[in-house]
Amino acid sequence: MTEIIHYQNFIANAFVPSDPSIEVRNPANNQLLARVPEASGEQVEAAIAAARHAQKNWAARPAIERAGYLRKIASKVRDNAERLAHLITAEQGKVLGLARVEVNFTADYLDYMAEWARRLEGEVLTSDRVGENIFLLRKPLGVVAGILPWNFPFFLIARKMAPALVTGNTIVIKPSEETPINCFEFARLVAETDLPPGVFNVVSGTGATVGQRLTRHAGVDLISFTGSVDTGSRIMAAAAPNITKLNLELGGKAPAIVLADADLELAVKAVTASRVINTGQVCNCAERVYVERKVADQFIEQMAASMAATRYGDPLAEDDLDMGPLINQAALDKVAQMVRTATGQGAEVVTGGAVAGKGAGFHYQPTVLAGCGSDMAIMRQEIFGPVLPIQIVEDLDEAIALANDSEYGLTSSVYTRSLSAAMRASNELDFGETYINRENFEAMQGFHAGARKSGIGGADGKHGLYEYTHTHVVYIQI
Ligand code: TXE
Repeated sequence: MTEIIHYQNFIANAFVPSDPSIEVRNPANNQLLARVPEASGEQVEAAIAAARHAQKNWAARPAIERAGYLRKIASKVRDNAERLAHLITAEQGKVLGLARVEVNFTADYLDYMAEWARRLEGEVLTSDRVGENIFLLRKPLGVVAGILPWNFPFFLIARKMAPALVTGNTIVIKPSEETPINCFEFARLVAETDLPPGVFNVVSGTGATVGQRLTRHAGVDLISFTGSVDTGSRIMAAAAPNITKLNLELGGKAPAIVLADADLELAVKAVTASRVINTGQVCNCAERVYVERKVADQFIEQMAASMAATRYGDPLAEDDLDMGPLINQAALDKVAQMVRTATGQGAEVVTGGAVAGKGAGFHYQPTVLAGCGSDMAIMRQEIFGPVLPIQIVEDLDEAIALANDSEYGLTSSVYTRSLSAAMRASNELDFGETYINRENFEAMQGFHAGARKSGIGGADGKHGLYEYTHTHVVYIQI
């Protein structure tokens, strides 16, 4: 029998005895993998206090020294890449190839953010007065609470802790209760370095308990959250009494516009990858297609063939899969219900359309729905599963209008060979990101941020880094 590991919260560089009451299961077969703690109120207090205690000295060190720790951790992540990838696949369900990409990208991201150490800059402003200098300094905010989702759980640790630490903040991370194992394993690697105690802490638990305690706490200076709109909204309410600064990435309903002059082979390949990667559980990936009527039949036929060819199952039991299970039963029920509702409203199942009978895991068939209309929930709400709804449009104008008519505004994509159509789309689409003739995947030096309910602020690159700072303007009159 496999040993069930009990993890412990990581506070001030020590794993503290905790009640391991949350079970973590493999979504591909529902097997128990580990037990993790529901942190007590005292432990959340202790983690925030440790982060607060460490912060001033941490910020006083030269940035290049802080960056050195990020590089050390990156190197440890690389040394443990294969083991970490297997753990991520086991608890989250993504295929091993993608888990390996996630681990290596995480290490690269830590190194990338470390490179900012010598590039953090303030400004010198021109004064209206004689003999006066005005300096705009960039300073750390203090203590960051990082609340993580489960879809790219390992990468999200780095996406929040790396910019936080290099700019002189300290952090308390709460992993998702669905995928905490990789975060504790990350903490083990941190513990092997000489990172000062309190700079990086992990408390695990549910959103309703530990999440709420962190977000209501007056000792937290920035809440950096990635997750659902509903939870983002609850976090805003929890942060309101303390006016705590927020950085929220709340998902998307990314439109893909396929015009009649598109390279259809490329569009089919990219949109398939977009729905299959991580079983469709990615915030930036195509969630709805608007295809021009002239090529609609051809596109739908090719999409159906491409999605139907997807190999899926239990990623640790079968080789060469494209896709694993959904994260849990609730996600499977939600996807199945959305498809049922859409077909009840007249959408046509071209391929898939059902829960896949594959043992105890949460598998859903790769699905293409044609005949969708803009009033259907499947065209408006985040599916977060391997389902692609398609709507036919007459031209680019209609496609842009429908794409913009959404509560979400994270990413969008356009397939066309016309430069002027591509330019018009980039000018008129109201989204944080637009991909032209390319797969949906953001760069670490970009800025991942959404319009409307997709969030507040953003991550990555220079602009993401500065989210973890505040400005301090100093006037010196001589
Ligand atoms: O997310 P939640 P869930 C979307 C996607 C998915 C849906 C639900 O559509 O189907 O959200 O997923 C913590 N105070 N995305 O339920 O609830 C929770 O413990 C503080 C899009 O998993 O948002 C976890 O750590 N924290 C997304 C984290 O919030 C709270 C990625 C995310 O959980 C809390 C994931 C509270 N009151 C889901 N309640 C993306 N943007 O990519 C929960 N949490």
